[in-house]
Formats: sequence, structure tokens, C-alpha cells
Amino acid sequence: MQTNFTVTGMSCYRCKKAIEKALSAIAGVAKVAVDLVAGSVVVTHDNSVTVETIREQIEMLGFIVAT
Ligand SMILES: [Cu+2]
Repeated sequence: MQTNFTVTGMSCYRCKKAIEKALSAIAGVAKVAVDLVAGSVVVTHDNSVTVETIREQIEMLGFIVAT
């Protein structure tokens, strides 16, 4: 399944890398696509990963998840 998050606070390549690294480390996450311009993070994951888990990981890095 694929979940699309709208994330505020991602401003540069390092933000992108930090999110990709943190979310890829979650077991069950297959793919992470960060679009800095659109402010979106699209995560491809299996059913063992909840939206809440992904959201918490993004927020722990200091970003704000709108959806
Ligand atoms: Cu940055």
C-alpha cells in the first residue's frame, strides 16, 4: 500500500535524506519518495506498518505532518 503525507519544514537535501533514512529503517517499508518542492512524502509499505508509526518517525525528526 501507499500512503501520501504532506510535510512542512523540509527545506533542503539533508531534510530529504533524513526522512528517507528514518522511514526506510522501519520494517515493512519498501520505498520512500520525498518531494521537497511539493512538500510530500510518499511511502510504500506493507500492512504491518501503520500510518501513525510513519507519522511519528517524521515528527521525531522535527517536521510537521499535515495529513
Ligand atoms: Cu534541510
